[in-house]
This record gives sequence, C-alpha cells and structure tokens, in this order.
Amino acid sequence: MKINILLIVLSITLFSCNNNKSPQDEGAFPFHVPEKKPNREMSSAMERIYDNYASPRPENNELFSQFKYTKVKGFDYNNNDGTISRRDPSKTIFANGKYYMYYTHRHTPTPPMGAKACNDTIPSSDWDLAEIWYATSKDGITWEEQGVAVPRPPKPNIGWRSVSTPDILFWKGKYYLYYQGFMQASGTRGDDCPVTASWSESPDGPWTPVNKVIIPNGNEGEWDQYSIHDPYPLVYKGKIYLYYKSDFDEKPHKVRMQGLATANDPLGPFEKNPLNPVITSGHETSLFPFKSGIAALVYKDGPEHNTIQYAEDGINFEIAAISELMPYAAAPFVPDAFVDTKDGRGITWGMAHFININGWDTFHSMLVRFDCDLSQDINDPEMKQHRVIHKPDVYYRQGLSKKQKARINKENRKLIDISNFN
Ligand code: AAL
Repeated sequence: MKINILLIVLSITLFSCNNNKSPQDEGAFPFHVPEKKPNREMSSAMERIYDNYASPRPENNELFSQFKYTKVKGFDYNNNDGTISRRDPSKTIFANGKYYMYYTHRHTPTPPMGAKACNDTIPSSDWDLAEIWYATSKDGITWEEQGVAVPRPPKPNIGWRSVSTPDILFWKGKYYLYYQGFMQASGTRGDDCPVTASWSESPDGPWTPVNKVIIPNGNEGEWDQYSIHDPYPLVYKGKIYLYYKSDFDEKPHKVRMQGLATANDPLGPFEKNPLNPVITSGHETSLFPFKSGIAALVYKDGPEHNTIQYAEDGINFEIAAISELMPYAAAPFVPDAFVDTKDGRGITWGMAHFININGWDTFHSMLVRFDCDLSQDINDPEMKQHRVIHKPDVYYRQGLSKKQKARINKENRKLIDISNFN
C-alpha cells in the first residue's frame, strides 16, 4: 500500500515537473518536424501550422497543391483581334460518355469599348452582348465547340443585354444552368446584374429560360445590392448550396467577397445565409466537396487571396493552405458535385481562363485547362512542390511604371550621403 502511494506521489511530481518545464528546459525544437503536434510550449506560428493545416508540411497537406496549365484545342480566337472571347467556364460535367463545359461567348464586330462608347452591337465589356455556349470533349484537352446553349432573350427579359458566367447543376434527372442576366451594359453604373437560370432534360439542351430572377440583388445598402456574380451550385446536406460573388464598396478599389444561398428546389426560393459574406477574398467562385465539408479556391482579390480554404459546415471557411499561380475563374471537374457526398474526394483538374490576352485594345479572354492535386485519391508529388521557380523574365515583366520610376528618381536625389559624416 505504502509503495503504491509513494509511486503515485512520485509520478505526479514527475508529471508536474515535466509540464511546468519552461521552453528553455524543453530544449530547442527538434530537427525532425513531428507530424503530430508536440506537447510543448510553442510560438503562435508553430501552433498555427499544427492547428490550422492538415499537416505542418505542405507536401502532406491534401488541400495544398501547385497548379499546372495546358493550352486546349478546338477554339478559334480570330487571330486574337478581340472580336471573339471565351471566358468564365462552368464546372465540367461528365455525361453521355463525354465532358461538357459551358462558358461566356462573345463575338462582336469590335473589342469592348467601355460603357460610354457601347451600343447595340459594340460591347462595353468582355462579357457584354454575350451568350452562353458549350463544348464537349473526350479528354478535357481537345474540345469540340457545339454552339449556343442560352442565347440573349428578347427585351425586356432578364439577360436581354447579355447572359454570362454560367455554372451547372444536375438535380433529380434535370440539368440547370445558372448565369448572370444583364438588363444594362456592364459598367453603366457598375457590373450590375441578378442571377437567372435555364433548365433542360439533356446537357445538349434545348434550354428553357425561366425568365425570372433566381438569386436577387440585395436590398439597398446591402453588400450584394448591385451584383450577383459567378453563381456556383453544389449539392450538400440534401440541399442546393449556391455560392456567389459580389463586388461592393467600390472606391478606391472594388471589394470582392463570396456569399451562400441555399434552396430545396433548383428554381428556388433561395435563402441567403445570414452570415454572408462567408469568404472574404477571391474573385470567381470555385468550390468542391471535400471529406465532410466544402473546400474553396480563393485567388486574385482580398486579404486572403492565393489560399485554399475549408469549411467543415460549408459556411465557416478557414485557410487550409497557401498556394500560388492559382487559376483564374477556376471551374473544376467535380465528379461528386451533385451526389450529396458525405466524403468529398476532391479535384485534380478543371477549366479556367486567361483574360486580356494581348492588351486592352483587343481585350478578350481564352479558355485554359489546369491540373492540380487536391484529391484524396491521388498523390502527385510534383503538384506538392513548395514553390514555383519563375524565370527572370517573369519578374522583369512586372516592371516599374513611369510614375514609379519618377518617384524613385526623386527619392534618390534626396538621399543623405553618409560619407559626409565623420
Ligand atoms: C468575372 C466574373 C463575372 C463578372 C465578370 C464577368 O471575373 O466575376 O463575370 O461579372 O468578371
């Protein structure tokens, strides 16, 4: 009995001694990075790599990836003269034994000329006077353009000025395209539009427009009062989770954030989440089911751009990884987008766009394929390289502007020469 008490006292003393060890006593952080969070006092940065990321090492983090780009075949851009543009692709779907993709297609007599100079045939922006077209492919690299899916409806229907930026949902045997419907040239007040939809029994159409607003603009003074952009539906928790972007607080720079609206029926009513916005950064919407939650590619704009984020509940997103050279308007192939999965497998490729191919005078965009490893089912070490090594010309192309050079020269002239001090 006495021995047991002695042993208990001894172990408690040892335990408390060990726990009361100051960082100095614990010695320096070990050479080999423990995969599991070590039980020691650590800096907030060290705490973060264990608490916020799936692994302290990017290469072991399934939600970390680099992105690789492939030119696709099958699209003509009229010698890039700005009269033909293809952009803002939808998620790719696999149906009838082939891939389908829908996108904004503009074919106008001139490149975009801005809201002041536009008219019934001259576009204000790259997505003005546009239609929604589609293409099919056997391999996701060589595409066959099939033509128009959703034309501009006659005035005064929603989208008479332009229909753009589509995304697709498959629900109970039917296909639904959600897209921006413009009733004025983009840029008149701003890039203002609600979201509307069309449906079809087949991915080849015919598509029947519902000619009503599906995701309405917010009330006056609300973050999404003017623009509902980039509608992006997924099936999650038995409902339609439609994410969208809005541009707001425009001066001096537009703020872009993303919100969520949910519904039990593809044609609504959609209920906007009271916590909106749910993603503080990014631009076009790009999300996919991952494990029991939803992951998002967040690029271009905002304090958390160039991150991959994850929400266990599809609403509260946290940074899960930081990456670079992320695809713009990334529209992944999400095999389990519509099956209400409880264990999202992730993504390995998709379509995206490059904008402003060769300058403002011939402004147009083109479609491109991206590949990555954000999947539970593959492990591609090349996609898990920590960084991209850019050639010097990539940096030099980010050269100083005339105004910046003038500022620097002015500063140089004001320098205090320390050799004058003794
Ligand atoms: C894109 C998308 C929407 C905007 C415009 C065309 O990047 O966010 O579609 O309206 O730009």
